[in-house]
Amino acid sequence: MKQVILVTGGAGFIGSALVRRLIRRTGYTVVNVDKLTYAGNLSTVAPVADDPRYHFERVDIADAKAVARLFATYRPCAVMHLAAESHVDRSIDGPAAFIHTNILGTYTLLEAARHYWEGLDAAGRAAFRFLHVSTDEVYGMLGPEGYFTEETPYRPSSPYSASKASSDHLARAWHHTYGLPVLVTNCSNNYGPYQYPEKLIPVVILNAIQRKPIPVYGRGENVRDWLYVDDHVDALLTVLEHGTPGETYNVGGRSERRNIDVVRAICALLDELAPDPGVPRHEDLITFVQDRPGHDFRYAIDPAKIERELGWRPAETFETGLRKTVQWYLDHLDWCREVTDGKYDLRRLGLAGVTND
Ligand code: TDX
Repeated sequence: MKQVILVTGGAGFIGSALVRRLIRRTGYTVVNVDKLTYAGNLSTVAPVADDPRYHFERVDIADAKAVARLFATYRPCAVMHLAAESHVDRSIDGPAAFIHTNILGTYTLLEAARHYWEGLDAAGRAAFRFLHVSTDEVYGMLGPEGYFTEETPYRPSSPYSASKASSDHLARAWHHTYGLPVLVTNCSNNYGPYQYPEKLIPVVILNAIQRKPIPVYGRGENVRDWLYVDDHVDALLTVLEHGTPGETYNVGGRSERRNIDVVRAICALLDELAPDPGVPRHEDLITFVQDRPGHDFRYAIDPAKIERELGWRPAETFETGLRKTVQWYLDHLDWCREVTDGKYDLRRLGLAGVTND
């Protein structure tokens, strides 16, 4: 039987990496369900869009009727749910879209999946999976010591992370209450090709090559734990195929870095890969700006469970992944222009209306 996976958010950064992998390296048929917001662009899946196993549906996951139609039409064996509003700074300026997509959208998708799943035969019900993809930000922030494990209590601090935390609770409740075979993953900061140029790494690259100030929030001492997007995709497929329903798996690359060290590493790579006689040291463009309101100090994932139970390991180190990523952006400046044109101009977001930095 043809195995169909519904991927929500498949035109976004992580979702599109998953769609490209599913088409190129597996036999699954893929239905890419995406609303095509500012951050969703079909150019991210253009390399596989002509494949007969690829389908696209422009649907808002909070539209119950449209979502029910997808289940009835495609009869999937799994849902991989990546559709989300994901940018913390935007959630500070406008939380409504985060509540709509991340909470209401996840609820709508879970209900549609449940009704469909309840109508399957016993074998279909046993084989079905709903993989809910989430973030380490639901755990709140760490001080200088310690790691997030699957047992860490939830303590989200931004409108974004609170909305993702809500969606995680809903997903687990649908398992606990209805028996829907739900799996949850919580990952650390992703980076790599096709990331929308609003997140730290592409923002640094694009400002630096235009000789613009590189905005570092606060003193750049905040710590993030970096995961190359293709390693994350590997983890998602591993959890889908080998994870135990009802379980949560933390996914992280054991690559903690202070923001300032990330920014300096990118600048050093640009000095080498895109030398600019006008800016011999891209590092000189670093500018410390007003901090993000409520800025979480440190995130760090303990990935021991997925390593031990499912044998997953990242293939990239931060150094190899970052080099690939910087080179990819240098080779795809036209893509950056195309996806930001008329939508986003690298302007500072997330000061909650305060703009005097
Ligand atoms: O211009 C910037 N300057 C800066 O110093 C930007 C955009 C960010 N920062 C800082 C803030 C963070 O400490 O860099 C760090 C990374 O920022 P983001 O790229 O905005 O990511 P973050 O806020 O850590 O959240 C990300 O990781 C967890 C994703 O956006 C989330 O979707 C994911 O859940």
